[in-house]
Amino acid sequence: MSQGKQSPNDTAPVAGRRRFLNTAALASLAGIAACTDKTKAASPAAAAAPHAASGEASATHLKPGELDTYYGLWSGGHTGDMRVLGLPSGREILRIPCFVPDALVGWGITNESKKIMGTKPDGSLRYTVGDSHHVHASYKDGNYDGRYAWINDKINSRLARIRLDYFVCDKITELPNVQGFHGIFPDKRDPVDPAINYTTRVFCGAEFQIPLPNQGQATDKAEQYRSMFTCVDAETMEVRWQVLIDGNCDLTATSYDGKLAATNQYNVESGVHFEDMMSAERDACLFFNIARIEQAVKDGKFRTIGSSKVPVVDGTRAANADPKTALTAYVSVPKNPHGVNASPDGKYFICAGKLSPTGTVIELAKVLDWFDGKLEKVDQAIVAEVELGLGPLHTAFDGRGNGYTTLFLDSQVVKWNIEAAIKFHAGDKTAKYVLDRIDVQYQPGHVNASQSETVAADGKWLAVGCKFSKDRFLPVGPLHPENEQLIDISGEKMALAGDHPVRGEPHDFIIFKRELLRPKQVYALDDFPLAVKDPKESGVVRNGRKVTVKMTSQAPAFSLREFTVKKGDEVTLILTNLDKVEDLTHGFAIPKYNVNFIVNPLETASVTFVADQPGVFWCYCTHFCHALHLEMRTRMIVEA
Ligand code: CUK
Ligand code: CUA
Ligand code: CA
Repeated sequence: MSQGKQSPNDTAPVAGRRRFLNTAALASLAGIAACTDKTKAASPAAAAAPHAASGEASATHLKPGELDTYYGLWSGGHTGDMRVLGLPSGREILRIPCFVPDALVGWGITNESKKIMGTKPDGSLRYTVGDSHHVHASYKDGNYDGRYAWINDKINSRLARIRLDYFVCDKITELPNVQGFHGIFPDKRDPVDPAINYTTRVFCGAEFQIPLPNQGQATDKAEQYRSMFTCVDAETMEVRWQVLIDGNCDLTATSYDGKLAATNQYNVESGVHFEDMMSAERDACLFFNIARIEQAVKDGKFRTIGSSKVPVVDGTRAANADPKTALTAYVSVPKNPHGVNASPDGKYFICAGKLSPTGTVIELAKVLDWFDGKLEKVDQAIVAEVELGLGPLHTAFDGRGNGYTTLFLDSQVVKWNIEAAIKFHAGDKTAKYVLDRIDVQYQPGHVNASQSETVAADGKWLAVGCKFSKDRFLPVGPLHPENEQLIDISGEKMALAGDHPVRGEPHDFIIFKRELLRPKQVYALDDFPLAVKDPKESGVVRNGRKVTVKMTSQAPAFSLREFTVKKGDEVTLILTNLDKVEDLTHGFAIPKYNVNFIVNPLETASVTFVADQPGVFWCYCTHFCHALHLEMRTRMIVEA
């Protein structure tokens, strides 16, 4: 079956497959996918055989006790967490809860985590669901600096920040007046201040258009639906500004000079209904001139929307026709694109075609020329629009001038040379830009390479997030894991090196060298204002019906053997783990009270609950810590 092998550039084109998919074809996308799968599923071994034979696969197998050489930060999809994988082994090392409660650590149970997640006036969690898609980390001098990572929540339009010293979420910001917050990307330096060579902003695109302000006016009129592009301050996590735009936002990319951010748009039509979103022949890659937007905000050229105080500048087409003053530029790309990625040489943004079998290469210097009035039409910044295969979604880079684009419908990754594609587009039909193709199992979404979107792209490993795993793992009923495949890209030919099942449903991920992080494995007592620093401070303090219980843990005992409260008391229990040995975590569970959380070495956590059930309750350590772990208990007595 050679269906996946055809390409514009490496073999003769096959009639009919070179055209853009129309609406009807898109509606039956699932059907196409299923049928492609069957042909592949018939001989999965055959697909992998040529590469397995190369012997490369052994490079991913670590001996017991050996450490991985790369960190991978994976989004957890609708589990609302971030996963940490070691690569090349593919071992999952940690899940970092962000948007959704987590039973292991007590995320959403402790007061500290609830404060980060956000609560309603009654103290309960504002949201208990999430949908994280994109993970990116902070930069310095074009490479990751190990300070922060960010992750989006599409459902409730929240941005979470992860501290990469402790691998915990420390702040969550909800974006005002948007829905379907999808793409994120941190800037890589400041557009005007050369001294600021690190991330200070995170850009967030909103995929859905909504009536603004969204106050219940029923409307089907497309022109009343709007989307915005949002800038969040990397340090304070406050929303700095928003740009009202035509069309919508999907993915986000930033330039290495800090001057440009961009989002690909699949709904320039502002369609409210499914078919409407595919009516236009071309959509856009929308560029933002960061320095000009910040200047406009400084100059007070903004409005606010509804109860939000965030400055909103006008980025619509009509208001930005004059390049000399424009805040935005709409570069036209084939209809319904997906993914925009920045090449590590800093020169290009690449949009994947999705409904079009193409990759579009946009030269950033030319976009800047347009803003300077030196280029007549901004579409002249397109330096290549070349055929790659069916259903291109995302592109990664090896630092040697090649892009690796996932082809969702072809179930492949295509390796292509960007400069050759530019030559081909310019008329040199001998320029061979497609260098290799590899079958993946199956239907890949995101792809990323080690260090891909940094100046230090090293072209070693490529991970591919396959949306369907079908027959690749032992059957476990209807719900299949995703298949994160690892491909060795160090040679001319890509070589499949491993399959890794992951719990649904990661989208995006980044992979970087382990040397870039220096995580701390023990907290500092002073990081926690409520810390009980000495076991002698333990005890029960009553203030009317409010009771504070202070306690410490040191294996294998809690500092209080028992504590007594009265029925109806509002109890706040503060627990500090005074063990400072690496890996010595304790748990604290109260039966019938829905309380269970952990305290890591020198961490303090607290919970608040109403003691509404009288009786004796054995609070116990849930985290195996010591030979006498089972004996590690304290008694809560709730007097009637
Ligand atoms: S999206 Cu999921 S495969 Cu949310 Cu980045 Cu493209
Ligand atoms: Cu402490 Cu188990
Ligand atoms: Ca469209």
